[in-house]
Amino acid sequence: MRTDTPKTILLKDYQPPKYKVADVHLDIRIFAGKTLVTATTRFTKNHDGAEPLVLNGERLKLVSVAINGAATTNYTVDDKTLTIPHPGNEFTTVIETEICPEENTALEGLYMSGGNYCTQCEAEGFRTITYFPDRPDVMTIFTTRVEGDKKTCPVLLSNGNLIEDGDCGDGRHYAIWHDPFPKPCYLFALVAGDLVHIRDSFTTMSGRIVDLRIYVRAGDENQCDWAMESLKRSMEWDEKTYGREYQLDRFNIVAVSDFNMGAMENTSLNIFNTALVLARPETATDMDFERVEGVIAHEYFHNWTGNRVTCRDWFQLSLKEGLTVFRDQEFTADMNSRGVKRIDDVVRLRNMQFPEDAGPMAHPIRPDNYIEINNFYTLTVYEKGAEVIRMQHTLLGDDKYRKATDLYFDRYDGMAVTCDDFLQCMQDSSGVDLSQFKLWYSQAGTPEVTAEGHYDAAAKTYHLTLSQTVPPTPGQPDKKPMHIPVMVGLVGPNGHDLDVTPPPSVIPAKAGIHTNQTMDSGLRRNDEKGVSYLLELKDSKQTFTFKNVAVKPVPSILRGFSAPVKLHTNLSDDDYRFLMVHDSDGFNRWESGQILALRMMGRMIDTVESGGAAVTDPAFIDSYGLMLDQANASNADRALMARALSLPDLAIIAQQRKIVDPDTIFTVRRRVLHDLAARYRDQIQAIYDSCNTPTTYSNDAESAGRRALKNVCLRLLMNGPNPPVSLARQQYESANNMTDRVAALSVLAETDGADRDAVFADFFKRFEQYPLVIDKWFSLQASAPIPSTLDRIATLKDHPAFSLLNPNRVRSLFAAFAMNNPVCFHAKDGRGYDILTNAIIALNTKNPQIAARLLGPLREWRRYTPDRQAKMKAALERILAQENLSPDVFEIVSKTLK
Ligand code: 0A1
Ligand code: ZN
Repeated sequence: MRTDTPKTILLKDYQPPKYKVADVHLDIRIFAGKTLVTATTRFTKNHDGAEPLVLNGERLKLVSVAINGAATTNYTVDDKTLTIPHPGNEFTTVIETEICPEENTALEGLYMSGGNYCTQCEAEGFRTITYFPDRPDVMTIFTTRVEGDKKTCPVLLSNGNLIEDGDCGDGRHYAIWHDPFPKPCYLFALVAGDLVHIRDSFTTMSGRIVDLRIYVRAGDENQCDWAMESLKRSMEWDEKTYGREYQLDRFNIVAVSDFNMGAMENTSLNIFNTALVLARPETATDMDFERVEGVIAHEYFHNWTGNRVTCRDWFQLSLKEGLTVFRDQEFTADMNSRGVKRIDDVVRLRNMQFPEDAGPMAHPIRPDNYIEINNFYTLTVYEKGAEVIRMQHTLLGDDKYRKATDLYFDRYDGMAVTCDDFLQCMQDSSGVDLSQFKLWYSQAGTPEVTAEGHYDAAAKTYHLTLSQTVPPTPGQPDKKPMHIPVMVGLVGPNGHDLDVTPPPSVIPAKAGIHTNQTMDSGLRRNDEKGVSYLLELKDSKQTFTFKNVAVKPVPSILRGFSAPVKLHTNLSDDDYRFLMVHDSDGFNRWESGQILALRMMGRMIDTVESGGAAVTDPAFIDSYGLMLDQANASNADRALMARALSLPDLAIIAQQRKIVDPDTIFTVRRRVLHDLAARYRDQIQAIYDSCNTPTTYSNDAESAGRRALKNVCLRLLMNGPNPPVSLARQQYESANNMTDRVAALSVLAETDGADRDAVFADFFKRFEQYPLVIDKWFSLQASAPIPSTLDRIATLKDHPAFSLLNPNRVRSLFAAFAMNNPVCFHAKDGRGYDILTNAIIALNTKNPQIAARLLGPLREWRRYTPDRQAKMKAALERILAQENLSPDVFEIVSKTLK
């Protein structure tokens, strides 16, 4: 058990830095087993008194300190800081340290991956490289000299432009990189190793030619084309959509196998998890392709939203992350299907962020306290943060939003700023009052909105009453009403949106204005017949009256998911069946089907829990048939239909329950799938066949949509009577792409038998040389909701291909198991909890960030059945009792148990 409590950092304690840095020269000499770092830093005083200079530094061996050219011992060091008593108003320090990247398993600071050296400095990794003011509001100009062995490190990279390189004469060489734009040290990066690269170029809107390179391990260079294309598309999109141009000579991407997160936006030297760079049809699924495209864009977009304009302190993380996620979501929407992208993003938000916002770790998108900042790279800061930007975009509209971002970049280029500063630009530029909207930054919890409509036939008016509550969250018992944009349409009996007189000051958003914007790209992709109204809910209860409503409408509420809230309505199942077919808003068409499924499964779970037998509602089966008809139409949007035909995930169903029994939820969902497959076997097979046209592989959206729909059909059939195992096997064998192969493998994973064993053995052999594919091999087995999975995990964790030191592998086994496989993870005997707990304890000292992330599945322990609750609590207590508990793990466990 930890005897000390790590310190909590508070937003309200923020103080500007006492010293600023004019520039820094780093000299980093890499030798096998030790790396020598000499930092020459010019400081200027930033306060009136005579405060000491306090530099951050951890796990460093201090060699020497000099001030203004003279060696000194007039300093104190502890395990976190180096303090020099008031060195003057302007002075230069030269600090020499020694580090050992070879022993760094935490993967922050300078570490090794696959024999190469690389860095990860966000959030506070730079302090493990040298002593420095490691805080984002100290921005400076970096010049970096990297020196290494010519044989083992032929490639030497850092941020900015290459200004010199040469031979040291003794089998060693060096490169000097200069980054002309001031940046905080969390954006510093260095790579040294034996890598190959592919190369291309991009001509910017003002005619600058940028040299683009992607560096990978030799042998992987034929998997980089998609990433390069994605990069060029991102650069073009940012110019067109936000007017942002790239202003350095080089843009380098390096892919490494060992990486705690997805990727990192270090200025002009992005470092990526290989999982988000490498993609070829034979080894990556359509989803992988889309993720690569999205993350390449995300990191590139950070160049302006994060790097040129950065965060004042880590509480402002959403300033860069929320905005950059919103930007990458819009990019992906423009490159692919806007409707499908919105559905996928909302599913992710609901699956993962809503539980976070309802649990013991709930925090606002701008948290006000933390123990370990690495624990706050959360779905709330990222995904809800993006929703908060999206709402500002909706409230301002395309043009005003663009003008406001122009102002933001003009005002703050080269500075470290706050979320308030961003919001102020939105207000100053547009004149829209966002004072109440600010609460989205400080209040945690998912607001609940209730909508009740009433039609007055005599007066031809429609009254829509919206009310809101924001649930209490840890430390925030009482909440104020929020400013919530609710996009609404009124659908007439003929299925067309009614064009009515909206309440005063509400502007109709015809044909996509205010909804589904693509900013200044000029494209309006909303259905032609759509008319929506943007209602601004600000009070706890408000009634909006529409006039000249000739017929009784069915309201379509929260179109495009215009706010990250939980919506309750008094609409009947019939209303939703109507919207499911007729709503002009694609998102709400999909949503209506999901609501019908959720309502029905909720009733079925109630029945089972009170001892009855669950029966699938025939009305639901009928409406599912309507969707199958749509999916079978020759002009169907197949990607969208694949989503429409999918039942809500187990996690979403669980959120509807007061007390969660994963077995019942799973059984009921299975029952529904079974009944649908039994009733519509032939139609499903027909859709499967029509999507399975044996053409040569193409990765265009239409072909990907076909594959998605086909594989939803395969899964349905496999859940029905007489599962067509041989069809799955055949699909596995004959697939010419990873999407189809893995889809077949994943349904076979849920069977027990010879076919299953054969395909898994084959898959391993076929792809042994591809670590990312072997990750899939682990994760499909861990995700299979069959009893043998628990035993299998015990074997898999001792498999020669498994390693606790590789985060992708850890995620592929333990995170896949605990997050995708609620039935096995929550096995009544507690074995699932033991598996996860042991992994967390083993990782706690090796890689605290990854250990802390694995705690997620235990977070909601209070919501499970009492027997499970007790076991999950015991698991958390066992972790808390460990000695040497990292601050990362300590923070989450202690807050979860509170
Ligand atoms: N800023 C990166 C993600 C990132 C964050 C933290 C890391 O280490 C703690 C690593 C990467 C992004 O948003 O892409
Ligand atoms: Zn980011």
